[in-house]
Amino acid sequence: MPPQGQEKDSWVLYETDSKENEVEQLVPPSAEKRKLEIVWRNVVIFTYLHLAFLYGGYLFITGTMWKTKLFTVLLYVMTGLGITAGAHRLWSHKSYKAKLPLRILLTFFNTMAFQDSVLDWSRDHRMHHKYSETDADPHNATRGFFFSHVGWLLVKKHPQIKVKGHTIDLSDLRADPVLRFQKKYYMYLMPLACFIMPTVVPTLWGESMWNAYFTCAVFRYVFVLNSTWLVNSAAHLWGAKPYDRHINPVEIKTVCVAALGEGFHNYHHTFPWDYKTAELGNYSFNITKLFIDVMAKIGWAYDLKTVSTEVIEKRVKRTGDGSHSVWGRDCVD
Ligand code: ST9
Ligand code: ZN
Ligand code: ZN
Repeated sequence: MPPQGQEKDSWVLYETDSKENEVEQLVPPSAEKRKLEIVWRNVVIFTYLHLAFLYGGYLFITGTMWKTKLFTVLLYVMTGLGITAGAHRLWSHKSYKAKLPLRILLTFFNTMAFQDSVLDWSRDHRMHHKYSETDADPHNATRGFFFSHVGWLLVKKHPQIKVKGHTIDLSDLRADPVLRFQKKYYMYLMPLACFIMPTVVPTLWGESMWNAYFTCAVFRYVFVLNSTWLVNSAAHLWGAKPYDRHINPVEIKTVCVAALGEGFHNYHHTFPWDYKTAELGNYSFNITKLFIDVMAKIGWAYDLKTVSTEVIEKRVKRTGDGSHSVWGRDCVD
């Protein structure tokens, strides 16, 4: 059992200057009542993509060559790593350092994943951690599953995101010429990497462009998008909170599998600098950890940050919800 007397909500108050220099407080969890301004262009694009995803899934199962299937899975892992090992663990959180070849490789994977440039992704993600579950969090899960999953990409951003955005320091990322190059040429590089290359390459082994477009490009792209979005939605809603019961993020294994090890979200929000984004880094659920470890072995990744067992145990006992195995061990002792 967790210790008694620590049930009081410990949400942090974020005090920041508005444009008019008034001090505003964002108290999580909160979501101001507001009329959402729908961006119909995005509604049309995402509806098309999801219909094409269903058709692509049907072709993937019934109509494509085995080499095409394999290539689709390979692209899923590569583009997934471009988000998890790249945009998330390396660039948003600086949980390890990477030499130039790895930064170029991850930028290539990331561009194939089309989740906007690393600079934009990391800006929003740093806001998500700093202002979690408030209106300055781009996918504020307080607004429910649909909003935090995809709805936030279908409406204009809350004004607080733009106002508070200037408190986010991106100088470390802007200093990287690889990321500046990606941002500058994104509108050319992204279609080539995400859609054209995956459509053309399978023709080398005799696959039709039609099949390749719907499976290797669209089906794979939308699959990775939804796996990523589940971390914002399901992993903020349903599951245990072994490390901090005062925050919304949870541990959810099904999301870990689809998101290459990113579903240990209660741990991640408690210790965001850990390159494993998990306490144990079990390889079967954390392919991203395996990838970073291999990169460290060949010298392309270094300065991997983790959290000591003592610090984790102390935190579990202070703020956990009692579901961590450490409580079981204490009972046996
Ligand atoms: C996509 C991203 O899907 C998914 C990210 C998910 C993150 C998940 C994190 C979970 C943890 C990691 C787990 C990984 C698991 C991976 C598993 C893999 C297997 N600060 O945006 P605009 C200002 S992308 C400061 O147009 P609107 C700024 O001046 C999908 N300022 O706002 C900006 O100009 P610029 C593909 C900010 O008009 C200006 O406002 N992409 C900030 O309200 C305008 O910005 C799409 O579909 C800020 N944070 O429109 C595009 N934000 O940018 C979708 C903005 O030039 N997006 N400003 O500096 C859009 O169409 C629009 O952004 C919008 C809002 C309609 C949503
Ligand atoms: Zn994060
Ligand atoms: Zn989160």
